[in-house]
Amino acid sequence: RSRARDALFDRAVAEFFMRRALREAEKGLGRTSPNPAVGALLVKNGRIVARGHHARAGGPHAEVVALRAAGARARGADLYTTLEPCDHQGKTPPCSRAILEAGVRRVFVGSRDPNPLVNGKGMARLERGGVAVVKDVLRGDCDRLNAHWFTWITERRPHVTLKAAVTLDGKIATRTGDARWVTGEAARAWVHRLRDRVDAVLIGAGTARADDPELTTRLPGGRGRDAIRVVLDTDLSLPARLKLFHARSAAPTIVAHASERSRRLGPGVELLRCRRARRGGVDLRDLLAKLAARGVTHLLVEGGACVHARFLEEGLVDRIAVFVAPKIAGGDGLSLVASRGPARMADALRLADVHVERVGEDVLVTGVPAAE
Ligand code: AOF
Ligand code: ZN
Repeated sequence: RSRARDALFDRAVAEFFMRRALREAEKGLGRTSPNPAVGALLVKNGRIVARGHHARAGGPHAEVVALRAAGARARGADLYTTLEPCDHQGKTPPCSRAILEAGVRRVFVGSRDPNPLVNGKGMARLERGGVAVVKDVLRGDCDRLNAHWFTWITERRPHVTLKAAVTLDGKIATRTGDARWVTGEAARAWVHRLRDRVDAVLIGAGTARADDPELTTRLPGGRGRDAIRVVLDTDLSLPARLKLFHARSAAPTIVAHASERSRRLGPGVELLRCRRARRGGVDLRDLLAKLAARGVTHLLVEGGACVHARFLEEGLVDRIAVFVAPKIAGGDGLSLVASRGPARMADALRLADVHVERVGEDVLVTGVPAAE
């Protein structure tokens, strides 16, 4: 065979195993914050001899989980890891050292680690120790898996996903405010799977009043993990009877406000005082910084129209996911974004990196709001 063909073959093999490592990493999504979700495999003679994933912050890193599972079989094996191995003494000893000690032959790396404690040092240490390092294997997929964590580690704010459901005519509710339900069951189940993977879910006071949602994660078999629930209530005026303040959950409910006053709500409800924005309301940047400091790496914004407008206007949305239901509400229902909007269609907010899929009877459109 030609050299070019060998190289193609090697790459296909590397990508095959990295895809399997990604599947390991996914198991940690929503459970490792403020750490990334990472997966690792040890491969010898074309066989997976061990796998590992990072299961929770403070626990062993994926590479170490796989090395421990492999024991002596790690010697001479290839290690696949979705994120560059660390090189620092943190809550656990550096993975780079464990990899060298185990006698691993080659290391295949997906994402690079922008954490200043790592940032290339892990790969450099391995190379100095005589281990061959193959970089950027399925880097795009690996980066996407931890997109939230990359935002958090580099910008010290949570990654924001805005999720909404609209009718064909762009309404999130009818003229009376009724919104149950815009989409079908499959789309609603998809939302619960998303909640299971994020650290916090946020809504505005209007939505809290109108819909009185629980915002918990309901998955078949009760496998779900509740995210922290955040409600914007600038002047602390929401009624205490709301389900948000009572629904039982291990995760707290945070009331983000900008009031001088304080008030007592049920157990598990915390008040978080933020700066007041110049245009009124809670200062969103201040709130995001405070959530990031608590380890929130991924925030899901779930309405309503005013909250959407504020996050979008301030350029704080990293990804938007809108379900479009094949129905027409007509009339004066609320639309997706409560803002006046530009005069010219040419100035409408555009999405980049657009992805479309069918979910049950609805269509899901996701994309990244393009910066002007
Ligand atoms: C993880 N899991 O599998 C890998 C990580 O706080 P520590 O000591 O656990 O270190 C966390 C950092 O280690 C994390 O921010 C990332 O840069 C690096 N790699 N972290 O939690 C893992 N491989
Ligand atoms: Zn590590």
